[in-house]
Amino acid sequence: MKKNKLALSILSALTINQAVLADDRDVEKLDNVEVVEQQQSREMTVQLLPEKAQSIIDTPDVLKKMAGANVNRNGPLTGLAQYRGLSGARVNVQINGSNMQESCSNSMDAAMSHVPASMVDAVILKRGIAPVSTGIETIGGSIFVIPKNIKGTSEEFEFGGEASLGFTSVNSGKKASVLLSAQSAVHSFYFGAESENGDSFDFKNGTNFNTEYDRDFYLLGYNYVGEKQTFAFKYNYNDTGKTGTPSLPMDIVYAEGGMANIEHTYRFADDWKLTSEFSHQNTDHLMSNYLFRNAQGRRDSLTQVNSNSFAFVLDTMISMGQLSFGLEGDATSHQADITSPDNAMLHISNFDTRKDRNSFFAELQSNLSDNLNLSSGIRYTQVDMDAADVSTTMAMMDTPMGQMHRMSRNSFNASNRNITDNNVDLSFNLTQKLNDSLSFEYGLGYKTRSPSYQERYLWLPLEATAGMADGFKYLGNLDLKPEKATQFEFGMVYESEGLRFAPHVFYHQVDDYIQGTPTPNPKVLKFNNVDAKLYGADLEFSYQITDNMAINNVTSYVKGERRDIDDSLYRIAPLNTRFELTYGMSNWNFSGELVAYQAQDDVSVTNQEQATPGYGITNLAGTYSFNDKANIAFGVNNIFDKKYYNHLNGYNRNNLNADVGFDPTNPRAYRLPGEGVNLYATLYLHW
Ligand SMILES: [Cu+2]
Repeated sequence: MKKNKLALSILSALTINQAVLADDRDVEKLDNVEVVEQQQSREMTVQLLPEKAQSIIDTPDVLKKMAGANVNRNGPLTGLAQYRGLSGARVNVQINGSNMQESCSNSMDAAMSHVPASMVDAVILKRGIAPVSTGIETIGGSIFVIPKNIKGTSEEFEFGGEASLGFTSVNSGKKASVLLSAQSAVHSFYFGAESENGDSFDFKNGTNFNTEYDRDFYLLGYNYVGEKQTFAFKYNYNDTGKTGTPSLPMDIVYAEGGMANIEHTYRFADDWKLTSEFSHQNTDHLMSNYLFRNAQGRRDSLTQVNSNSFAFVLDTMISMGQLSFGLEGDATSHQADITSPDNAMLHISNFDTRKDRNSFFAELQSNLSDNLNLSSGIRYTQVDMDAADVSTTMAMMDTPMGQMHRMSRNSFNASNRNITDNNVDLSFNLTQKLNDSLSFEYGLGYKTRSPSYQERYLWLPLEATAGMADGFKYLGNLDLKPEKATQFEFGMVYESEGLRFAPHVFYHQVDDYIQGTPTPNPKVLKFNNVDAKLYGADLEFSYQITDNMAINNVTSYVKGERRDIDDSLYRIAPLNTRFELTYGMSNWNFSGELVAYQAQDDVSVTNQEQATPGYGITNLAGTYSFNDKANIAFGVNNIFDKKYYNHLNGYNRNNLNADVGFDPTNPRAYRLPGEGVNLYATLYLHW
């Protein structure tokens, strides 16, 4: 639904990004993506998978190729989207048009990691200020993951399919996927399955223990296209087995769950369309601190999420332009319980919470003149949250620890935990076309975000912080107010004779930014409202040098600062740039890529964040098409086996990770290294 509204201008983006095509497979792919009521949209950044990212296993890694975006990585299958310095719950990540909820209280089952890269058709990021129609809480932008989806075009039923088989050397990783379909212009059925596993990855002179992973993934769908209406059913299921998250205090024993969506559109007049959508998600997850580690005081944490969502969107054309109204919402409950295999008596109810969001928006796309296009939207959201009484068997102990548990429990259970926020969002995006090759974009937004259940209801000091991975225990805060951001954007696009240059600058002032602040216990931070700002610039550049050769560049810079004290914000991507030279001829396509990250010295003193040195790595990739039904993608990443530290990958918390280093007295002593030299190959077949 939202992806329709977002108007996937994939064709225009393709002409920009896919300067050199080894075959026309990328173009065929477009049939699978719904391009509905497409408006000309230069502001959209599009990446298609896996064609542009053959070596990617975990979908959020594609963000590194998108201007302003990056990924906070806590494990091989745990990547939290970051956009312009905001990450986690601040970024609206949608899969099949619905918010994916994380079951793990530390986001090990990160929303954007839910669908494996080989099962994704496209990842779409709205560059700049996300229109309010793109989601309920979009303070950090909107990212859309579009899983594979088949829609036929022929009168007769046809059978189709695709399969892939891949290998990566750095971790002996293997993956296999298959997608089978039967489709006509009216009815389409499809089924896909994917399986992947790998060992801990190597870096120069060492192994990053324990970054092994093991996952199976399934999807299933049906599309109906009638004269006036369409119907779609989509289901996906992720079965993640034992998988490491070395920057967190525990690892994944399993995470099993998925989402079912149904979507119906009805066009009851030429210019009136109603889209209705419902989704249900359920994910169970177990993590432990002894699966891959040597733990004193073994602990398990069992978590569960249940979420239901609905959306009704009415689109109509009026004289001023296209008007959309939406009524949408979701109801999500989270449970997390801590137990020990050594003590059957131990039981701590960590979370038992619910968060209900109900929201209404109106958005107008209007052509003010031939050269001016304005998108303006307003959204009202009511967020209602609550938490059940908590319990802890530790409270029975006659020790300082027991007393702390007793007091925290009693005070939490005696407090009022039913909290309602009333949030208003605004977005204005104005595009001004100066001439055939130059246009300006102006954006103004006011965006809100209610606190997460962890930020409000973490009643015991624990590292259950949605993947913060800063080594601190945190305390929740029932007095938190929603975050409010005022956002400014200015961008330009210059496009002429094979050259495209699109820089953007932005400034976000965030009031009541939620940040951990010091407590009397030096190991514990408490979530609090502070004031912050984020500003920076990002650019996309591409140039078609000859018919066969193109160069493109993406550069991103963001700075995050507190406004109430002199400090930087935590875990922000340093200045980084990526040059790619692509050369194509007949059945071959080659590319060379230079990636450079500056040192990150602007670190959060509050989070005791450690600085990271800069680095550069070189990647080579190629594709060979045997015919129009088979091709092989291959390459080598980090060709010089450079040892480097990605600032967003966190610190080693695994005490058996000897090659990286571990200090039991300091959780921030050793940063996790990036992957060493990696040879990979993936074979694709389609029929
Ligand atoms: Cu977990």
